[in-house]
Amino acid sequence: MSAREFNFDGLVGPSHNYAGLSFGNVASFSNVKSASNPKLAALQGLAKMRALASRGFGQALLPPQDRPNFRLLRSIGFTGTDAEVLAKAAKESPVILACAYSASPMWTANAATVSPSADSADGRTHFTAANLNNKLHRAFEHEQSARALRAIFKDEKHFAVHDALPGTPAFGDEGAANHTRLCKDHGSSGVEMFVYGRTEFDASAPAPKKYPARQTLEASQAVARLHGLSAGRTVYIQQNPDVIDQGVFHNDVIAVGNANALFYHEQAFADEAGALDQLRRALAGVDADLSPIRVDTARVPVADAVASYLFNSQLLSKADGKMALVIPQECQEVASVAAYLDGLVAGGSAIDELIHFDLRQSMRNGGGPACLRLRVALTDAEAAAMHQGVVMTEALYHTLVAWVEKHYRDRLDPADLADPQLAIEVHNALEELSRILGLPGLYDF
Ligand code: SUG
Repeated sequence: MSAREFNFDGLVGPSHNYAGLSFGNVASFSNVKSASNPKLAALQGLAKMRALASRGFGQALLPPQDRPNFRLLRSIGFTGTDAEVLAKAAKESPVILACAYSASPMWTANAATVSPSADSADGRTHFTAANLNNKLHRAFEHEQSARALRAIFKDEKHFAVHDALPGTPAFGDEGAANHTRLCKDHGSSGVEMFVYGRTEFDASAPAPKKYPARQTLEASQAVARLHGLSAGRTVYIQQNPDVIDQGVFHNDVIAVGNANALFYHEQAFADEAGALDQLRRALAGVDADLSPIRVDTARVPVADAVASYLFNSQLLSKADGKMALVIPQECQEVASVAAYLDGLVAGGSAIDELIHFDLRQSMRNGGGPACLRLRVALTDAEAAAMHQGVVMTEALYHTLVAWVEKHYRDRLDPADLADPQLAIEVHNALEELSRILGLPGLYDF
């Protein structure tokens, strides 16, 4: 069966801000409390979606989530009217108010793990919303992620959307940011590679010392079970704990795969040779040969990979059989990375084109092109069965640009989160968005 990959990009929400909430994510920590520009952030994201859609790549979006999260604020004792809740939270704990306001659902690679129908036992596309329980500001996203996915993929003949795993450290799950599917082509059975940072029930396994490992082996195994994946086509690989300690908080900051190609840094995995061996053996079972593209430390040090987000790129198959690498503009500003990329496209690898975007607003919170998208490979019948209102077209692009221009602020300072008017603006924007996307009831205001 043939299938096409759709990238579901997160539409940046109206309260995009820099609150330094993600310990272990260097960019988030470095830009804490600086002013953000939600309007520009949303327009940068929409420009990427439009450009890739116009090139013929499957492109859709996932909507922003309702903010602030009043349920969170009320559940921890802030009482009264909405305005009173905001005033009390701003006075007693501005950082928790920032958590309730975070627009982090824009990084939809963390919304869920997705297994296409060609891989699952029941022949349906499976989604498991990620619990993101390592960070307070992300730990409640899964409720709305599952709700949005169910609204878009509601035909149970084709799709199964699972609730998040139990929100406890043993099952720390960050979704597709630590999951890569390798295959001969998107429509045939593939190998699903889960990369984990630590093992809950094996104290002797190596683990990072400075920064948290957000994904556990136990969570990856649970997702594979829920999706009905076959053991022979599922591979678990430990991330190198040393790179987590250098700011590689998700595997998609150090590796990206597409079809049979794996573009990765030599230090990405705890046991590089073992990882490649497992992948080669599993891929042989689906009639595919692994095509590794290894980046050596001598060419690109880990610090440069983290600063440029070289690996947080999208690797997209083109009609001519070659691949394009979608990179953030920062890749051209880090000398080692720019030099490496020049050689890569000239060097006869599968990658023969670079497409770069200015995503600076998202990058300042540690979110590059790959963070901003959730990959879903769909057959024609499945693509027809999903909700069509989220598929990116020229018309939708223009409608959304006008909607952003109307509702979004172009500057948000940390203190602005206390402004009760901001909550009203976000609410009005999202109400209109649910009408634009044809998804009434998307928000449970
Ligand atoms: O979870 N940053 C996100 C970035 C997520 C990137 N996603 C992938 N690599 N797939 C995170 O660390 C920062 C929010 C703040 O500090 O305001 C934040 O949540």
